[in-house]
Amino acid sequence: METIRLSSSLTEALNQQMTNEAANAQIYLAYASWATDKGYDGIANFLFRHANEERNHMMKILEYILKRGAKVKVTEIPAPGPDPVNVNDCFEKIFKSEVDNTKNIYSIVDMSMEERDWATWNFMQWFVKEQTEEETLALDLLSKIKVAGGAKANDDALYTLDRDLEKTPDNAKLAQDVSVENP
Ligand code: OFO
Repeated sequence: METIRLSSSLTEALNQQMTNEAANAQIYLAYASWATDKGYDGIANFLFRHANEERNHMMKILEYILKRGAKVKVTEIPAPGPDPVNVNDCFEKIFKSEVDNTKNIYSIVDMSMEERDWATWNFMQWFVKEQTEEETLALDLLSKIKVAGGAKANDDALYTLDRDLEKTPDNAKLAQDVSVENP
């Protein structure tokens, strides 16, 4: 009796997505270590917390593949690439990696729709919302650094930004959560 409830193409795509999430965790870890080294402890704290989030995303997908009776394949993780050259560059790179990951998520949504695999489609909706949230958060970081002077931000502005980020919540408020009473 057939007990595998995932097609081989979706199994492959989801396994690849596990690696993508793990790669994003490595990016956050690398940048957090870079920030610590530069003395930006608030930024580092924020990035370390996000590295854990990405690992949790990987675990969610791993769990899903197993629960659908398919096979998990753990592979090597690509290196995170060069360190940022400054805080502005760090936040730009983070935004880019989140947008890239959103594209990966969307392509799995497309596949699940083509295959009429509604369980996977439904599972992926959590990730669609999460990516919207993470892009919003990354955009927020970019506007903060822009206000601080972008690539030319001075030490005072970076000091304040660093302190702010220590307390920044991990989740961004999305447009769909907003109401007239709670703008
Ligand atoms: Fe896994 O959420 Fe960002 O990439």
